[in-house]
Amino acid sequence: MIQVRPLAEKIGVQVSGVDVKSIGDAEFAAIYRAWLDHNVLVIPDQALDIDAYLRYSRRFGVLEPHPSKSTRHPDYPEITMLGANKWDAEGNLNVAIYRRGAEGWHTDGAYDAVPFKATQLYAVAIPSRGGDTLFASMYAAYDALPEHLKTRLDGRQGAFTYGGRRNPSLLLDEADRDWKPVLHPIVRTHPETGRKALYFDPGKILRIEGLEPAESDALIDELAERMIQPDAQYRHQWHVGDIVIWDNRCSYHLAAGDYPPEEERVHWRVSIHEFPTAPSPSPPGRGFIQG
Ligand SMILES: O=C(O)CCC(=O)C(=O)O
Ligand SMILES: [Fe+2]
Repeated sequence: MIQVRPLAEKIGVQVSGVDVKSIGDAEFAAIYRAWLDHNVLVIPDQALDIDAYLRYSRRFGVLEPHPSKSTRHPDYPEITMLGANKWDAEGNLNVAIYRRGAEGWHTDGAYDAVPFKATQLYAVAIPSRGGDTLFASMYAAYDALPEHLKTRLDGRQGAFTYGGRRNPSLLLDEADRDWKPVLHPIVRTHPETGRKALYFDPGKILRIEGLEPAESDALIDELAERMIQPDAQYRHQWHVGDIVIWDNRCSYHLAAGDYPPEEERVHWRVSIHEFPTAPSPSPPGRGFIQG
């Protein structure tokens, strides 16, 4: 019997009593709705091989290989092996792998013209202590902004890139590091829930368009202070077999990055895009418009 239990007041929900290998459409619709309503969905106790994990992940959207090629699974490019191969040949810890996602609160894929809809992790190996993942709601961040900031941000775009202002794009191959910035509205309306979110990532944003550099930097600092609302957070303590999916359109996350490095912490990670929408028919009499 499927059970749905909120994990915190404003973010996080757990669904238990299911085996994701065999859920029907009605059950999946309930799971998907719970995810949309709570931004982060936890499903514990799943026994999956890679094919079963990919099959389940594809119910949420289209899987896309992550731009960090060196951390992809050699046979399944859609799978990132989070935490794998963190020791080099000389026995040194690769900190970019060990602390991936721990540098600051962020949302995945803000460097892309169409950011990932969701990221999903399946826990394969979990350390004896530490290594949690923290989540926070972008809706709550927007709701808590003072009116003068909501007005100031209305219609403003941010320019985002891989590595942001500090540019530590160490997980990318050399040839992929010349990233072209993309623009996103800072106040973003979620395409499925219609709710407004503070779409912001201090590690990927370069500037807020239309402001002087000093003013843009000051506003970025102010948003960084306001993006996490203490009453809209959830901290996930992992167990092997957990699946956690978060909605990158309305949540921030952060890896605690604090587990004993000599222990294993490995997740299969997938990046998920929206399903393509059916192209609308061209208006009568206008022929094809190139663009
Ligand atoms: O390892 C984690 O806890 C999360 C890492 C992260 O930021 C990501 O996978 O996008
Ligand atoms: Fe991340």
